[in-house]
Amino acid sequence: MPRLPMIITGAAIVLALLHPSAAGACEPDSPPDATLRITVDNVIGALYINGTPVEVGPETSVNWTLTDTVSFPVQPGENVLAVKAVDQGVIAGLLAELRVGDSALVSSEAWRGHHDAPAGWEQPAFDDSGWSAATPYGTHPGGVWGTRVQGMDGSNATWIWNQVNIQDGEVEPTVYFRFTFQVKPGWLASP
Ligand SMILES: [Ca+2]
Ligand SMILES: [Ca+2]
Repeated sequence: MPRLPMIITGAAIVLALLHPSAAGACEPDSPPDATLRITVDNVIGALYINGTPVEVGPETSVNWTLTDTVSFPVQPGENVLAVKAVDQGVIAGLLAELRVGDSALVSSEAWRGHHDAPAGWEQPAFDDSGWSAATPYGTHPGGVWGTRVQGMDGSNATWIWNQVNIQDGEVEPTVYFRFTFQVKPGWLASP
């Protein structure tokens, strides 16, 4: 049978997309690899998908105007992206777009951040319920970064950081982000 396009959805969107007629449908095919475009003002300290490190850089990961584009396998159901983001200076942000097949999810308040890294923070099973929702700082190509980012053309991703990390007017330099997303068969593409 033809391979169905895969869609990815935030957890809150999944229920709305689960069409009743799709329930009990044939076993889903393996999803195509995900492609992530990401940059951090200033440095991607580490990147993990489902607990496995994903290599970035070297030049692109330490320059906020340059985007890292990486591909990696995802699994049907729940997946977790984890990013250690490090700021230098006074303006901090993370901008990302995750794509599987024809569907994309972008950095948003659905990402969760924390100022330190408890053991296992990058692992899918880690409980991030106590972490803060990310704070938005403008939608690309807006925000203070404007159009100076290369490699994010066409993306409407939101610059995010962690508001609770701003203390006494100083931005906490390191934020650990987690983003949990679902990979499902292309429900809306099904007849
Ligand atoms: Ca970069
Ligand atoms: Ca900065």
